[in-house]
Amino acid sequence: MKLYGALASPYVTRVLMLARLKGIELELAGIPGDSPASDEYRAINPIGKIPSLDVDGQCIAESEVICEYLEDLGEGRPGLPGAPLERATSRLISRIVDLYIAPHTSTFFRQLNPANRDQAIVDETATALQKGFGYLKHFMGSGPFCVAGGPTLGDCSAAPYMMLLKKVVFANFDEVSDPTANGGRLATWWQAIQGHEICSMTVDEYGAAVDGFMKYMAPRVTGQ
Ligand SMILES: N[C@@H](CCC(=O)N[C@@H](CS)C(=O)NCC(=O)O)C(=O)O
Repeated sequence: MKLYGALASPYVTRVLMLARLKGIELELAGIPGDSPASDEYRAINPIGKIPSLDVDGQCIAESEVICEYLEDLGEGRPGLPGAPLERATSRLISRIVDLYIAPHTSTFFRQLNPANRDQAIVDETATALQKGFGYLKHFMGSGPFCVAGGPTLGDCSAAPYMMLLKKVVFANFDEVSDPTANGGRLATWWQAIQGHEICSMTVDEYGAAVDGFMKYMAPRVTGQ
């Protein structure tokens, strides 16, 4: 199996973190044609987004589906909890990240340059993002991880995204405060991520990749 993608993607990091937690070796094979938009990559995955997983020449697209595939292999440590209700909660956390957190991060990214910033869009998106944090808090179990005492799919989805928010949003927009910083359920959760060897190593590796990406993008997105 080979994973096509780059570490600077929270979706690639989701799959890598789950694979590492499970103890499955995954080769990170880069992006054919060096871009998700390249003809080479689109011949493999016409959706044109990373990651995708090559299994014996067949492509599986979409990070969530790739994670479920790795889980279905039945190898290594479980990446989802055992009880159906807890499995549903772990999947729900992942879905909340994709539907109610991720789109707002992209909007903030487009507002990074203070010279071109639309304050109404920033305010509206800050409110929507806070709601997304509320959904996470509401549905997380008693913890300390998303669902229970150990990391599962929901943590693999939420932790890279929280790192991305720290780098792109909390650091640049006073309108949104970091929900992991001042106590409460998301703070307890983030401490658990930080205290777990595989989670913290993977999230830090991702954070370093985001730093590199932001440095590269700085002239274009921040005007600096
Ligand atoms: N729903 C997809 C989202 C993947 C995604 O948006 N990947 C971004 C990188 S973070 C991408 O490939 N973007 C390329 C593009 O949109 O052109 C998944 O879960 O795999």
